[in-house]
Amino acid sequence: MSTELQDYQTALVDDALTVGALKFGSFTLKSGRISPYFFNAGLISTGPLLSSLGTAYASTIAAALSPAAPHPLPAFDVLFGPAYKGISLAAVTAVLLHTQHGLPVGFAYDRKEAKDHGEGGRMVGVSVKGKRVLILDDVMTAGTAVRGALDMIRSEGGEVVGVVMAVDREEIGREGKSTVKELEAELGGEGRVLAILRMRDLMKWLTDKGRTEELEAMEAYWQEYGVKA
Ligand code: OMP
Repeated sequence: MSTELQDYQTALVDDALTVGALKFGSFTLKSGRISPYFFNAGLISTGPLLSSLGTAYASTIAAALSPAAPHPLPAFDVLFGPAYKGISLAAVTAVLLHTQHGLPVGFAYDRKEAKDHGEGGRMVGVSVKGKRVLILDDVMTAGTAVRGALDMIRSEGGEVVGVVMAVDREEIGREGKSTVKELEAELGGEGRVLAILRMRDLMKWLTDKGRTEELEAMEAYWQEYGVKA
């Protein structure tokens, strides 16, 4: 179902399991669906873990920017991390894109509450006006959180050229279509939606480890809610 996992992908699964950020079991999602796994990026919260997750985001982005990629990610100027969880993840990744890949990108994030004094406004960091922006966030299910960030950047005059997630759950949305395909259509043109790990990668990891019971639960969930094409 999925090709061989990259080292940064297995490193993320191993790290996340160690601290309980990735769990297999039974979990009720925001959508009300009962899922056999859950990813909680908030538990990736030590220097070494953030360094490892940031390395995985930076590797995913750098590989997608390569002209040799099947559908290359367009060049971008600003990495945007939506409040709250996206903020630290985007900051760490901006540093690692610089130190590991020689890519000097700007960094910005939003406030949940608009500020009416001092510098004011909802955005912090470099201005996104007239810039090409890549949104970076933790988990995507129906794309609600990502769409909120997209609207905000557009209202500030930025152009969103892509989205990169830690985990893309590869679920169908309310209209029965793939969230990734819907979002790529919304981005238009060359826009790309990327992820370090997709649900199929987690299933490949379970297959490689011989964790049959968990794999069966994942397959049943995929049959019901996974993308079909
Ligand atoms: P969407 O906004 O529908 O894409 O759902 C993404 C959000 O769901 C995340 O920002 C989390 O609040 C939550 N979530 C997780 O964090 N991890 C999961 O494995 C699943 C969910 C979820 O509830 O779907």
